[in-house]
Amino acid sequence: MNDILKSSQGLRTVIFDVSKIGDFLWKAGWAERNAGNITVRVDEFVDQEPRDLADYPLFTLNEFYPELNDAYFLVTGTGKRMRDLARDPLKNAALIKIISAGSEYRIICENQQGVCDFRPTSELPTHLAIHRLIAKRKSEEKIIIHTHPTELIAMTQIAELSDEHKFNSLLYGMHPETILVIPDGVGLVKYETPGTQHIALQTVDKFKDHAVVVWEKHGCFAIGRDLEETFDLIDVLVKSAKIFFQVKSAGYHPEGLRTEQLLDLKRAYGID
Ligand code: 2HA
Ligand code: ZN
Repeated sequence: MNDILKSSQGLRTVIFDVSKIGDFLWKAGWAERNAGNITVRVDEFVDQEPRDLADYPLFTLNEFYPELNDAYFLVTGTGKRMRDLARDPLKNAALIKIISAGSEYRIICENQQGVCDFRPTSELPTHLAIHRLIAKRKSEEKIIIHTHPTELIAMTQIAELSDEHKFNSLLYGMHPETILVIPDGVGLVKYETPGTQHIALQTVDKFKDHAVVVWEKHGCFAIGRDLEETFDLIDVLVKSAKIFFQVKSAGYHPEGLRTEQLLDLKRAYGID
C-alpha cells in the first residue's frame, strides 16, 4: 500500500482529502464510534500495479460486479473510527482491487506475507452496488460517503415525513440553498437491516434519480465527483433539518418557503 502511495501524487491527494472528510464527519457529530464509511474509485491514480498481487489476501464477494472488474477502490475499514481516519488514514483505510470478473477482491495490505487484519466497511455491498450503477451509466461520480447526520435521522423518526415528497418539501422549504444544491431531492429508503444485499439494492434504485439517499432511522449516503462537494450535499441538507428543529423547539411551526418562491428560485437558477 505504501509503495503504491509513494508512486502516486493522485493517491496521496485522495488519502489527504479522505482524512479531511473523516475529520469533518467526526466534528459534525455524524460519526459516533465507528459510524460511517467512505469509498473512492481510484483507478486513474494507480499508475503502478502492486507487484505480486496474488500474495495479497483474497475475498469472495456475495454478488457479481462484472462492470467493476479491475477497479481499485480506497475503502475505509470495518470497526474504524472517523476520528482515527482523520489522524491516521493509512491505518484506517486501504486499497482493494476487484478481480475474477467482479466476483472476488484482494486487499492491498501493507503487510503482504504476514497478517492483514484490515477488512472493508460492513457497508461494502451498498458501496459496490452504487459504484456499479455509476460504471453502468458512465457518470463521473467517484466518491461515496455514508454517515449518520443526527438531524436527518431525527426527521425519519417522524411518521408524517415518511413520504419522500413531504420529506423533500420540508427540507426545500427551510432554506433557498437546499433546492439549488440538491435539485433532484433526496431518495428515502425504508428501514432495512444495514450491511445487506437487500438494502444495497433499494439504495441503488434511489441513486438512479438522486445524489443523496437517506436511510430511515439510520443515516445517509451521498455520491459525487469530489470529496468536499459530496460532504457539502449532506451539510446543506442538515442545515435545513436544523432550522426545522430549531423553529419547532422554539415552540413554533416553520412556515417554509412558499411554492411560488421555490418556483422563482428554480426559474432564476435554471432548474427544471
Ligand atoms: O460503518 O455506519 O452502517 C458503520 C456503519 C454501518
Ligand atoms: Zn451506518
